[in-house]
Amino acid sequence: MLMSILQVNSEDIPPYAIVCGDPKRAEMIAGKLEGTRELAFSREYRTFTGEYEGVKMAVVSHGVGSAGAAVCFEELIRAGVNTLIRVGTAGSYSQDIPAGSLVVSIAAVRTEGLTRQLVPEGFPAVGDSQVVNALFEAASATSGVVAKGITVAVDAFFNGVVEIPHKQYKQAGAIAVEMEIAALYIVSTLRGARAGAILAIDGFADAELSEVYDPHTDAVGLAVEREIQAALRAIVRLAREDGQVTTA
Ligand code: R1X
Repeated sequence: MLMSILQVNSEDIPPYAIVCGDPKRAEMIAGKLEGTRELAFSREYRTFTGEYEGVKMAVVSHGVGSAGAAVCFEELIRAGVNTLIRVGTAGSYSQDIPAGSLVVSIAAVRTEGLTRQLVPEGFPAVGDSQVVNALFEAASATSGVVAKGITVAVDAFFNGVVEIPHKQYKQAGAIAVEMEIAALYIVSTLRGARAGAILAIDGFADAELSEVYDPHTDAVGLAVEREIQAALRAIVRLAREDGQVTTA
């Protein structure tokens, strides 16, 4: 069946998917697979398939923001994906988790608008524990800071006149801020898929974005490489646990 927005056929989509915001990053991740095929590049959604250590997977870009990303997650799950890992970037709340660190999100605070149209207030956006643990263990095997905790999902990338209560989220224990994990976790829960997310920290969330935000430093680039390795390793581990890979 043709997915109308991603423009891919369900027959071509394997059960495991890595999703990321940037179509260029999708190409970079797909470059690490064997037998890579680009299936479609429709709007911001660029879809590749390939194989890593015997596991077939899709790599798909979902763009910036929860509403557009949810379209990608919905269509992937309709096409047969049952395991989704978001590989993204985020701002940190803590000096202990500086740019270049990795964060694995166990759950997301739903401050964005999309999930309010899908589930009632108070319904939690939670990652799948098996996926989250596989990601955390794979990330911990790379060199550098790795943290695991609650992340905040916002819609507004640039500040308006309404204050987002970052101080309170931080005091309550959240560790990083990004834009798409609430959508990923709610859509996955609703549709019976499992999901996890790993983030490369590219700055501090409560600083003035225009002065300090630079996601193109070497430190962030290295963290992106580490999170991609962790996501690939986590998928191989999950596929083995699922009995989808017979080789050691
Ligand atoms: O999730 C956020 C968004 O997709 C983090 O970075 C992007 C904006 O640059």
